[in-house]
Amino acid sequence: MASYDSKDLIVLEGLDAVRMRPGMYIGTTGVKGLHHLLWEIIDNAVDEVANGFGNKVEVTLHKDGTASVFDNGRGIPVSPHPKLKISGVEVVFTQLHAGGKFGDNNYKYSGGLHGVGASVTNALSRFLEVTIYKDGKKYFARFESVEKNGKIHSGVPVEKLKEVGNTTLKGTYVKFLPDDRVFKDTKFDYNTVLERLKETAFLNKGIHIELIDERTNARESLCYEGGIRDYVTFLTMDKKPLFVPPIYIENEIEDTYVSLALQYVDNYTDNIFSFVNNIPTPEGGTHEVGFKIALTKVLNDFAKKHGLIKDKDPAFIGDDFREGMVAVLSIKMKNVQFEGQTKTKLGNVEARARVENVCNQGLTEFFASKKNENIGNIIIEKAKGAARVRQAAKRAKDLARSKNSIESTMLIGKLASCTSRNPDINEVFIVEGDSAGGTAKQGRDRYYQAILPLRGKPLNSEKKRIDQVLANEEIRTIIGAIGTGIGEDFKLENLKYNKIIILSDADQDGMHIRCILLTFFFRYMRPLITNGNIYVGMPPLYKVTAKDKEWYCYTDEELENITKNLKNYNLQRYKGLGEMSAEQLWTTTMDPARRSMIRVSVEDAVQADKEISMWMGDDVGPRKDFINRYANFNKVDSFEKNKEDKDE
Ligand code: 1YM
Repeated sequence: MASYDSKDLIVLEGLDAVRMRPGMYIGTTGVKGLHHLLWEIIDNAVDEVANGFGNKVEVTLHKDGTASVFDNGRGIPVSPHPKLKISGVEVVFTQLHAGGKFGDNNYKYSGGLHGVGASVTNALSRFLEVTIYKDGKKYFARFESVEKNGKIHSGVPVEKLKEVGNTTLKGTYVKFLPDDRVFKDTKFDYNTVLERLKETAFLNKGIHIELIDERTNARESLCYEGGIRDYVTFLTMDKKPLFVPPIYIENEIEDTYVSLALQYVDNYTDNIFSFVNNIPTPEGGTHEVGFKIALTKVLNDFAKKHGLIKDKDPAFIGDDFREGMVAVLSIKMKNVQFEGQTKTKLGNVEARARVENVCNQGLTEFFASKKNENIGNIIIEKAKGAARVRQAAKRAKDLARSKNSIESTMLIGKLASCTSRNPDINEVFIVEGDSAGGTAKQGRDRYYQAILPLRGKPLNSEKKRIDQVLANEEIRTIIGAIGTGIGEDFKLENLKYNKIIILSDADQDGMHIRCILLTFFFRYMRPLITNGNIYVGMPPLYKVTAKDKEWYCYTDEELENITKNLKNYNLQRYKGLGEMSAEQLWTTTMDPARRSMIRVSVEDAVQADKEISMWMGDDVGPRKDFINRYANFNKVDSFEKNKEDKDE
C-alpha cells in the first residue's frame, strides 16, 4: 500500500475543492465534462509539440476505462520547484491555476492558458499515472483519490516521482481513470475524441496525432501538411467550391501569428470558423473584425481596379463578400482575453489591427497576381448577386413592415397564445398539422403554453435565399411568434418563449419537418440553439393496456421491457399526434411533470454545418452516399440530442 502523509493533504486542499464543485471547473459532470478531463491532458501534449518540441501525440482509449496520452516532447520538468519544493510533475498535477507555467515559460503561444489545467483531471480521477522520459532516464509518479476518515481526498501523490530506469525515449505519458463517483458515465466516446483531434491536427499543420481505441480496435492517424487549407477543403467537401485550392495566407506580426484559408462555395451562407491558440471562438471577436475589414477593402479595390462595378450596380457592403464564403482564421498570440456570453469571443484590441494588416497584405498580393485574376472575378460576380438579393430582401422587409399591422395580426391569428406575459415560463409548441394543433390547444395549460399549428411543410431554408425564406408564410408566422427577429437583427432579449418545442409526428414526414425547422433555426436564429431554447417534444409511440393498467412507450426498447412480462395486453401504435385525445397529449407529451424532451444543442458547429449541407442542401450526391454507407435512421439531423430524463 502506498503511503502519503498529512503534508500532502494540505497541498491538496485545492484539489478537494474541485471534487466538491466539479461544475465550476469543467462545466458539467455529464459526458462533456468527462471528455474535458482528456482535453486538458491532450492540450498540454499538443502545446509541447506545436511549439516545436517533438512531432507526435498518441491518444489511447483502453479496455479498462482508462485513457492515456503520450507526446514525444521534452517531458514535464522533474526537478523540484524552487518555492514549493516538489517536483515539476507534482506541481502540474496537484496545483490549481499554477499561474503561468512552471519555471521559465518556453512556449510562445499556449492553448492551455484557456484550460483549467491537468490538476483538474487528476482531482476527478480514481488514479492518474505519469511516466517521463527525459535525458536518458525514465521517471514515474502515481496519484490516487484516497479515502481517509470517511472523506475522499483527491489526487494524492501516493507514489512520489522517482527514477525507475534508463531510456532512449523522450516525452511524457499520462494515464488516468475518470472517477465514477463524479461522473455518471465514464465511457469515452471515440467519435467525440476523433472530431476534437481532427480539429487539432488541422490547426497544427504537420503534427502527427494517433487515436487508438483498444475497446474496438478502431484507429486513426491524423496529419495535415496543408493545415487549415486542408481544413477548408474538408469543410467544403460536400459543397460545390467555386475554385480550388482555397486561398491561403500566413504571416507573423508583432508576436502574433495569423493564418487564413478562404474558399467560396455555391450557397448563400457565411461561415467563418475562427480560433485563437487552437481554441474555437464561435462568438468571433477582434480578429474576425480585422479579417472582415481587410477582405472588404481588398475586394472593393480589386473590383474598382478591374472596372467591374458599373453605374447600375449597387455598392457592395461587407456582407456581400461573405455570401458563400467558408473561411478558417487561426491566430496565435500571448495574453489572450476572452469575453462574451460563453467566453468564446476574442477581446484583445491589438489583435484587430494585426490581423487586418496580415490579411490586407496577403490578400492584396494574392489578387495582384495575374493568375489569380479569375478567382477575383468569380468572387465579385458572387458578391453582385448577393448585393442584388440584399436589396430585394430589404424591399420585401419594408413591404412586410408597412403591411405589418394588418398582416401580422392575420398571421399571428394562427397562434393560440398563452395568458402569461412572462417569457421565462412561457412555452410555444410548433405543432405539425391543423388537427394535431387543435388537440394541443385543448390539452394545453393555457396560462403558459402557446400553440402554433403549421399547415403543410415550411420552406427548406437551406435551398432558398433569404428573400424567399422571408416570403414563406409558415416561416413568417414562426418569426412573428418568437419575437426575436432573425439574422443580424436577432435580439435574444425580445424572446417571447423560454422554450420553443417542435412537436411533429414520429414518421418520415414528421422527421422531415423537424429537420427543416432545425435548419431554419440553425441558419437564422442560431443563438436560440446555443442558448438552449429549442426542444423537440417526444410523443409516445405506443400505448399498452392490460387489465386496468396502461403504459405509454416512447421507444421500441421500452415497449419490449413492458410487454415481456405481460400475458394479455392490447397494443396501440400511435402513427401521428392526431390519434391522441387532448387529455392523452397533455399527459404524455406536454405536461412538464411527465413529458420527456430533447434539448437541441450545437455541440460542434463545424460538424453541424457539414451535415446540414449534406442533408438539406441542393446536392443529393453526398446524401445518397451517406445513406448507402450507413443507412442508419437514428441519426437524421446534425444536432446533438441530449435526451433529458425529465424536463424541468
Ligand atoms: C501527455 C501530456 O503534459 N507534456 C508536456 C508538458 C509540459 C512540458 C512538456 C514542458 C513545459 C515546459 C518546460 C515549460 C509541461 N510542463 C509544465 C510545467 N503531455 C504533457 N511536455 N519543459 C517541459 O512550459 O516551460 C506544464 S505542462 F509547468 F511543469 F513546466
